[in-house]
Amino acid sequence: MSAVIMGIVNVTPDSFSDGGRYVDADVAIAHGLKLRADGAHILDIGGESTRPGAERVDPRVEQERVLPVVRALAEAGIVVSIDTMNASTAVAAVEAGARIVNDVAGGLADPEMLAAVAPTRADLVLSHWRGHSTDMYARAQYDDVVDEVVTELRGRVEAAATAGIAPSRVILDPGIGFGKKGAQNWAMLRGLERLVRVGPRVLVGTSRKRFLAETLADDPADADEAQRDLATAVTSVLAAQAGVWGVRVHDVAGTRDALTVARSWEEGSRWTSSTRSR
Ligand code: PMM
Repeated sequence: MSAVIMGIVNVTPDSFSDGGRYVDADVAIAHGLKLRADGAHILDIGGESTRPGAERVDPRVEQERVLPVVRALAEAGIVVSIDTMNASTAVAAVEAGARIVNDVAGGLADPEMLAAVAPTRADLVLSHWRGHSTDMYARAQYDDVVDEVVTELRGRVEAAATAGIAPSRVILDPGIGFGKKGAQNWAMLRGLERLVRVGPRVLVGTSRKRFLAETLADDPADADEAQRDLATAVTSVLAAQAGVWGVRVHDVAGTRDALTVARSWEEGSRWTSSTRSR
């Protein structure tokens, strides 16, 4: 069992768990380098918060935030992903060295996204999405969340193929916390294997999300960052066991250790940092 670890670098003043910590480009770059040293295989740079109720950000402001960080980390030899719903930001970030475009809207927020990414060499994360975070919970209505997410993501794979993006360049993401409330997220995670069977690589992001806090404490505000990171490491291991390709996390070191321990269990042997395959 193994999974690619995507470390999160949010260059935003208002992301729900780390907003404001890395708004300064130099601080964000230093944080990215630390996450790489901790074991991240990919760094995901974002300049627009998607927390529930977040206001949209002008793409020019988004680009001012992310491009210096993308450029510096790509120049350091790191595989960089750009977390954006805007085609113009995606293209500018790829020009600055990003190799993956991570669109939490699955190409649905910006009608130009698929056509913009197609002629680049970038891979594309397509997440399950039903609308912007201002009203995404109103759309969290499912008869069978796994069935509907799988069907809707199959549709996005087809749309990408029509735009000229082969399934081998696509990474699917169930969009945990996006248009899904508490138990719907657990149902989706329980059914991950069905999404894995669709074909393209699958990425999962549970990191520090509210549904974890709701499970840990009567009042989610009482679940602190350490508790949320531990819960993230557990869900990331279980996702890897379900066959996902990658996990997107804030606490790279904790998830790295959890995956190493799980691999030792699976192999029935001792893994060390020198035998660990990165
Ligand atoms: N979650 C957030 C932002 N970007 N991208 C992908 N592919 N999957 C996710 O689950 C995801 C994402 C929200 O979390 P953050 O504000 O802590 O980055």
